[in-house]
Amino acid sequence: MKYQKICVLGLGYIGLPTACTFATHGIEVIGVDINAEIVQGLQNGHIHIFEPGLRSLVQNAIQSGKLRFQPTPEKVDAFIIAVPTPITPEKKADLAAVKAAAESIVPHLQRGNLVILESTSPPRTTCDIVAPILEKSGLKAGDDFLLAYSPERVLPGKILEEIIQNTRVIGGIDKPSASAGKELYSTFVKGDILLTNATTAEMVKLMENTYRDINIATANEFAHLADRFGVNAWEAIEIANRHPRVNILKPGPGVGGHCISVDPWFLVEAAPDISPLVHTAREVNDGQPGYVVDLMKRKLGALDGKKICALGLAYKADIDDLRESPAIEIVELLLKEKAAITVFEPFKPDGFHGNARAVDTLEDALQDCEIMLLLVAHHQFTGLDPHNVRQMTTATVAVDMCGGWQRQAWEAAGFQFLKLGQPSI
Ligand code: SAJ
Repeated sequence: MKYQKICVLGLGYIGLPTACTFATHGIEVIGVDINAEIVQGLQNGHIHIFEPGLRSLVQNAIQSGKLRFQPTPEKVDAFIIAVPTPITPEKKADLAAVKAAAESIVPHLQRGNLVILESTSPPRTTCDIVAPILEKSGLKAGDDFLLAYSPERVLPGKILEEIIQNTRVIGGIDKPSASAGKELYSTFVKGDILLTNATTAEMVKLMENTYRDINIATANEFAHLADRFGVNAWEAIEIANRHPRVNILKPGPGVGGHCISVDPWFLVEAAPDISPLVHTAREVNDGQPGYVVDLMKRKLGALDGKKICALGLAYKADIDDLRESPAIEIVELLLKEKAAITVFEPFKPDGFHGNARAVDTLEDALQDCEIMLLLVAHHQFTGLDPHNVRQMTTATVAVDMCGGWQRQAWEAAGFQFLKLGQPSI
């Protein structure tokens, strides 16, 4: 194996699992992050993100001597860039971290090295932005070093399993670069490894998340239409999905996270004149928190002074990630309506910094409220027995904006019930 020692730049949701998966498969890995606190924390065994199984994997990798952390890269056989690519408030790709990571590699780049970009990026980033920065080393991409793009496509909550089992795409700036990427990832990837060129691999990643965004926007719009026509959207979607070529996703409070709510904008920015569908889907999903609050006002009356306990703040179920979370946006909109809000996020009890009472336990959250508002289908919430909840709360109304509760059970326990896509009250 040519690649015995690698640097992984960026120790977030993708970089850290990638670094420790390589390390537990025998590669010497140097995890690099510009955030000194993260590096120091990891050096002391403190894992700053929650992902099932990650803590013990990182600790084992450190103990085996194959994984260490530092603030800057050093000379190695291969570099993997896994830094964030957020969007600006104007919905433009912010490539500052990718550029800075590439710059930090320049002094350490050697002939024969392999560099892989994993960060989700607009089309042509590898060829037009990363290659020229690395060439400041005096080495030429393709001739002197290998360069490829390989997007991470793992699902938060299942990262450690999917990083190994998923099909992986590797797009080289030339064929030897793609083959070199395959050699490196073969260390642990059990899924197929598909080789293509760098720009195709960039498009693949953006197309996957855009496709999902558009499908969710469709489901959300169907929920609006179902409400207008007095139809239960959940039942209609279930029946429609029995068609062999239909697979509508679920309506919800909006699309959050750092991927699906961001990536389609990279296509819109790159080619606004030919991406109206992508753009509109983003607007539909971004409008969903506002729709949810309007629906509550329409069905429950003015929310001014109403005691609402919001259950869940994460961007989706059973994770601690609050990035771009529609649940948080809904809480903020409810605060603007002057509702009195208690928030409870079991995976990050201190994650909300706005003007709401944050509590550490479900008991505290439910105790004194009028409306229970389910925003995230965490197992802890979907598994609740409404009859038990009845004993724990003063609330008389249960509102489900993510499809985690069944009307019949809550009504049987004496609650008034309101659900996205199936309103009534
Ligand atoms: N959502 C719905 N309805 C649904 C499914 C999801 O409203 O039927 C919402 C979720 O609640 C959440 C958002 O969409 O707010 C996104 O969640 P997700 O589970 O669909 O996806 P992510 O963002 O956690 O991960 C996605 C995945 N991409 C695809 O499934 C095509 C993952 O494989 C990617 O690696 C990841 O983006 C990424 O990093 O790009």
